[in-house]
Amino acid sequence: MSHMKTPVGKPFTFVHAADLHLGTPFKDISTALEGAGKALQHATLDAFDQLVALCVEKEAAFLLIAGDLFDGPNRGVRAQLRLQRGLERLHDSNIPVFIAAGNHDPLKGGWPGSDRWPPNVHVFPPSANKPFPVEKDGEAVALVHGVSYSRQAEKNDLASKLARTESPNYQALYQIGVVHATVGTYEAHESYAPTTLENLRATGLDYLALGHVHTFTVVNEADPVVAYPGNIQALSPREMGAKGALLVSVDAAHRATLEFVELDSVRFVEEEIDLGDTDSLAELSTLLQEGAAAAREEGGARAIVLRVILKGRTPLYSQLARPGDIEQLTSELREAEVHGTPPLWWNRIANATSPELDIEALEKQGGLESELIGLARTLSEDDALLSGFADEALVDLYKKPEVARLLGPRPEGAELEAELQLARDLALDLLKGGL
Ligand SMILES: [Mn+2]
Repeated sequence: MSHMKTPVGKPFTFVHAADLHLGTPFKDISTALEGAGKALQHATLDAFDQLVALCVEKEAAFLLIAGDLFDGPNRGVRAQLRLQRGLERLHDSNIPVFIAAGNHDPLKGGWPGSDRWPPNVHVFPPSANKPFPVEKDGEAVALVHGVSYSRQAEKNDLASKLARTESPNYQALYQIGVVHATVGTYEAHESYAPTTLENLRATGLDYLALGHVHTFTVVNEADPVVAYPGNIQALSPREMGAKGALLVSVDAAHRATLEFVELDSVRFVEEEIDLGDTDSLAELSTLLQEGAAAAREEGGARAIVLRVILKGRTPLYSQLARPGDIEQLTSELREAEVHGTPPLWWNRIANATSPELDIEALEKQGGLESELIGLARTLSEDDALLSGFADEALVDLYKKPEVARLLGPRPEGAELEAELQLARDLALDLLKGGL
């Protein structure tokens, strides 16, 4: 289906951001990383400064913030001051700001301090109210609708409250809806304000500026454009890669072009290193340094928090599995990197290597080894059997201190198949006296 579009308006640009979580504490960072802790304290605020700078530099017609401006009710003095300063800078540049509240910052009767914000800032009420027309250089270009959460666990389809204004003065404008909502299902996110693409289409709007999902995602490319910019700064090692906002250019025919602009000041990077052909610690050290260099490359001028996963079948397996060795390796690397620019912090090295084992030969040789290999095979061929076994055996196994020392905590969302192989190889290696 093709939509014939006729030129209707003046081209303009706006910025769509979401999930700023200003002043949030970071999770899952090793306490050994003091410097990182300090940088991370400022990271969401530094990213916000970058967001403001982007709006000013690109002469944005307006800025949209689609929920979770704050992380929680305790907003902190530093975050509030930086926010205030940024909003004033946008006011001085004649850039209106439209904010919808999300599940982390529901309105519940208003936000303390927001009465001091400059008059260019508009916070949407919990019911879809009168939309705001926006002018660029004296000419009306867009109409901005929006709706806020009044409570944290919003289960209503808020987006469906939005509807295009058809009155003659406004119907030809580019019309946008700002809402913190869930379209589809996302493993890492609660399904708050759930909606469907069908319902979003039914609003008749041109662009749905969503928030909630912390990963940049274009849900629908056009008619209407539906997008999540992701958060402007990652909040934990699980949020890997570049973070930022969307710079949206709307042409005279109301076609929108989305550009993802990186704004994060600290980046979480994960590198997988295969130790398949590696049999010496010196080689391992070189590979790790190369991993760090690659992470730096990926981060540009940003500070990096790095997690490395060691993989592959290697004679180094027994050594890496020895209690304390990975920790020593990690602190060695930390010391070597401490003066680097930009800073790079080794958050964790995970050992997912396996020993060099000749499974076929071991199975033929009989005894406990071949029984173990047979059991693992039976389990891997039957999903129900494997998940039952995992619930019973693996959960208890990881509770044992000697196992925890060897393997670390049970990885979140680990693949059972991979865990099974890890357990089999570890047992086989122990049997051959490799430890
Ligand atoms: Mn969020």
